[in-house]
Amino acid sequence: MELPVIDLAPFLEASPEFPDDSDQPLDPDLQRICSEVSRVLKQTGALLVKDPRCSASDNDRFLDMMERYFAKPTDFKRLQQRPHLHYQVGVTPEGVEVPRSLVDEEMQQKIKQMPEEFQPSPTVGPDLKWRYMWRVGPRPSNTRFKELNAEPVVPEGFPEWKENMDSWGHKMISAVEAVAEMAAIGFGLPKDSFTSLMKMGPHLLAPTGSDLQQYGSEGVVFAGYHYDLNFLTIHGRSRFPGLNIWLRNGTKVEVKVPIGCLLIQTGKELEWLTGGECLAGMHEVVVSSRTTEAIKLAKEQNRSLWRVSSTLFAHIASDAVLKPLGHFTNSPSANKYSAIYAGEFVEQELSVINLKGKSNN
Ligand SMILES: O=C(O)CCC(=O)C(=O)O
Ligand SMILES: [Fe+2]
Repeated sequence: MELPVIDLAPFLEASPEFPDDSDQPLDPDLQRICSEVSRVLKQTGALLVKDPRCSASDNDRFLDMMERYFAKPTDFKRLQQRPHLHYQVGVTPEGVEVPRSLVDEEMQQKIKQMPEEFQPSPTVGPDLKWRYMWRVGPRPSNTRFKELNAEPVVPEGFPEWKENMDSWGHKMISAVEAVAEMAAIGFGLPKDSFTSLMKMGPHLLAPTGSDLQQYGSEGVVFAGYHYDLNFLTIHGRSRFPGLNIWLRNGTKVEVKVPIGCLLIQTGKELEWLTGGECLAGMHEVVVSSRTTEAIKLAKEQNRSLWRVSSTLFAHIASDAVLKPLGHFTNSPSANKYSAIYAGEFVEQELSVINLKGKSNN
């Protein structure tokens, strides 16, 4: 299935003309695009967008740097790991993060009931992907959730690191904010319903790095079946395919992100705010036949065999309360989403997937 690509440009151009408190009706064309955004997010848990502010060359600069980083020896990369900070800054080596499907019995039951062709690839242990966490945007000076006060980690020998990470990170957040406003309008909520809760959120630029030289055979699982615990995830293009997503109707789809486009995925915090009407998108990263074709081509062209994702996790602010918003309080499953501080919710989720409450060194 081809996901539609939504061009954010018309919305961005018109946006300054309709401030948050405007009671003017929205231009019907823009209203239609916003309704399309919310409909696609609900039906597929994913959305392809084009944002004129995030170019393919920005994405390439970021990928080039991260490929160079992940190709460094393991001993070098381990200097950037901070297990005592739950890996929320610096590097997470392969073999640490546990896919939700491995530890969540309810999820395992649901998987068993899926038709075989749509079942996720079986996982036997922690993910084989590496990851780098880089905080983006301001944090609150006064918060109940202090975990993210740690200094950012910059690897030696990368003078361009901070500038590249901040620049790509801010661009991705801007794209998520536009989508969040469009989704709010599409859901019939005030435009800033989500973005006001995102202010000062613990947003993380969190590229994954998967070693296709070592683990490039078909069927290898880099990230087992899971949902993202944050609000919305945005990915630039990866140079290697491998991401499978599950649509609301249960079908499994291998995602193709066109050049210059970004992929948005719904996370658990959005599910909470919509009382379960917009579910967190399930996904996995597995070496497919398309991945092995891309590996062959990369070898011929002498390119890096690290599969890097340009992922950013956009969050709701830790001190904001997650609960169904507006008319979503009346949705049939709203009672499953009782009010909880976003920070408390995140801590609970991180401990399930092995990133908090344990030392993994
Ligand atoms: O590597 C990717 O493409 C996505 C990985 C992923 O699902 C995640 O980082 O949560
Ligand atoms: Fe994910």
